[in-house]
Amino acid sequence: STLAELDEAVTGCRACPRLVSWRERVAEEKRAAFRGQEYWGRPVPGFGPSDASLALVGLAPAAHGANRTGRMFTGDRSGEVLYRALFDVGLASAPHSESADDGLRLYGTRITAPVRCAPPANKPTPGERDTCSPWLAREFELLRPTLRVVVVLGGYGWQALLAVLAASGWRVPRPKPKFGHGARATLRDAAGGELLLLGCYHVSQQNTFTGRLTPEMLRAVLTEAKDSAGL
Ligand code: DU
Ligand code: SF4
Repeated sequence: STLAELDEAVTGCRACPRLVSWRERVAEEKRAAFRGQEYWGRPVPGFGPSDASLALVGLAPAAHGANRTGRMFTGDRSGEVLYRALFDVGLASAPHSESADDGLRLYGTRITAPVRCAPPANKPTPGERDTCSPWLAREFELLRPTLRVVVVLGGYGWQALLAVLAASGWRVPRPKPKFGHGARATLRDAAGGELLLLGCYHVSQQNTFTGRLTPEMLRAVLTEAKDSAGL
């Protein structure tokens, strides 16, 4: 299958009962509150071209962000910070991601997450993470011919991605690389392929409001990733 087919398929997934009812309840309540407004309320596919050499991996859709708009990091404060930085370093065609049909383009970059449905309190259960992991694994397999660098936003994505990549035949260094802002790990496969992982604090308001992650820090990681990916 193609990445476009995978993106289409994931939007129909109902494998996690708790997340299905949560994402739909949030959507119902909001639809009632804002009559007429479209509300996605389904799993969110990755966003960006199928020949990306750089991937960004977050955690999961936000209840009123990607769960509302259907595009990763779109419609919430985290996304404002992220897309602004992507535009500033030349990886996005516009500084704001408004909606899934606003025409924004990413250049050589794919944004995705280990969990595709908005979880209550931004906390998927370990079971939900494991149930969702085949979607990320398949996405990375399809990107494998071009993918060179991954920016991982936060420790949750770091752990989840390392598990998925290890199960897909990537050799993870021992001891297992620890997440941190500025963390880096190079994974290799049997065919001599290399994948560079760069850790970056998550763009959550908790980090950006407190200055733990500044726009400068984010731009620096994205610039390094862009250069390393040959973009
Ligand atoms: O065929 P194309 O217009 O170059 O787009 C390929 C594929 O990637 C299509 O599904 C649009 C999508 N894409 C993208 O190229 N850049 C983005 O920022 C978002 C989606
Ligand atoms: Fe399906 Fe993933 Fe959503 Fe669970 S979190 S219902 S596996 S898309």
